[in-house]
Amino acid sequence: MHCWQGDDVTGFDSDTLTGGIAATGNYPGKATNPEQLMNDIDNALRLIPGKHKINLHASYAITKGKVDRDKLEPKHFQTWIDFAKERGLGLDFNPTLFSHPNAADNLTLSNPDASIRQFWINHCKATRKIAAHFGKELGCTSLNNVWIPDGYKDVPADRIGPRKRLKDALDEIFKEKYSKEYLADSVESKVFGIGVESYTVGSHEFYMNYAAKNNLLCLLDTGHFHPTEVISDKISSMLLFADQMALHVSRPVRWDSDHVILFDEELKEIAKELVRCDALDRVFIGLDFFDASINRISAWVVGMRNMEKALLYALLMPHAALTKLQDKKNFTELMVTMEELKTYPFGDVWDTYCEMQNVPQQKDWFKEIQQYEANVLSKR
Ligand code: RNT
Ligand code: ZN
Repeated sequence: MHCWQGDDVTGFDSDTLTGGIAATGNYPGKATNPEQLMNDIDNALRLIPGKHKINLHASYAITKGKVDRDKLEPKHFQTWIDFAKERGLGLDFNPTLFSHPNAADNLTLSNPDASIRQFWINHCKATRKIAAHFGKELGCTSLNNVWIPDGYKDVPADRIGPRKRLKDALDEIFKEKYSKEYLADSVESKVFGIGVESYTVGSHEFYMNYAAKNNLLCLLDTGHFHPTEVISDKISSMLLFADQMALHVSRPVRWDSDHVILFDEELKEIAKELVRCDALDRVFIGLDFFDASINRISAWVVGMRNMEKALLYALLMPHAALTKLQDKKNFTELMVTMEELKTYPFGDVWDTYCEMQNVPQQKDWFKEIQQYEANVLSKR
């Protein structure tokens, strides 16, 4: 569960969102402080079955007075650790290389200015230390994911220079080794961002190679590829060459718009791949959407329940039988069976699971959100 759906990716150390990403809409009730955000997370979690981790960004540090991002320490996340411990949650983490004066021109780890590069290197090192601390404290491996906004609006004169600087910066960031039990490191690529349309330093080729060579996890965000490209088709290839990988499940609509994930074909296909590849314990599944045009808690609940629905749906498919039909080149029966399976009574299984997990069934959960909106959100 990504904390940033609750406050439109604002965080607690700035009030603007930069980095070529945007949360659009002005639905009332946004969380503006740690207490509100934690309350909202609690209210969402009551309506979502299963066990969870909360995914934090460094910009959600809870500090007394200003602490710049290169100076962050585990103690600045103690409130979150306590929050997670009390609820049996894990924590994942992300350095925040946007919404900061040193990232104003969308150049961070690839910045030609060595002192700005160093600031961000120090920040990323600090977040690895914090994430490893989460892993140790909570007894649950923490994923620290590096995403940077770096790129250029227009045709660059030099493509390899910024990538070389990024490569060197990452080498420095990942020099220190932590126990795999506590920390997993991933890198997230992107094809373009707003204002960074012509060239992205951290492209997919860059990070896929960097991750493979340095034994890191490659993170695929569903919205970070060309519009007709899907990540469901990439998972099997990645898993043949790496033990683990990570996902940001999102929904691009014409561009990397970070819409709430729906129970749609691509989500089901992603989940089917994770199950078919027997990879449920090798893939970190993170969600990454931020819709400010609807009730934010509802956005979390819809998206998270949909990811779980997709996993359950995939677990119910007769994969071995379908594979046999494919291998026997019986494509007629394969199509017939796949199409019939689509209308099997999946909803009954999902409802039973919700009942077993003590969370509301079907649309019943929405009443609770409406009440919370009337009693709490509308008064903010
Ligand atoms: C941006 C990336 C990145 C962010 C979050 C807030 O395009 O997807 O993962 O959305 O870290
Ligand atoms: Zn992402």
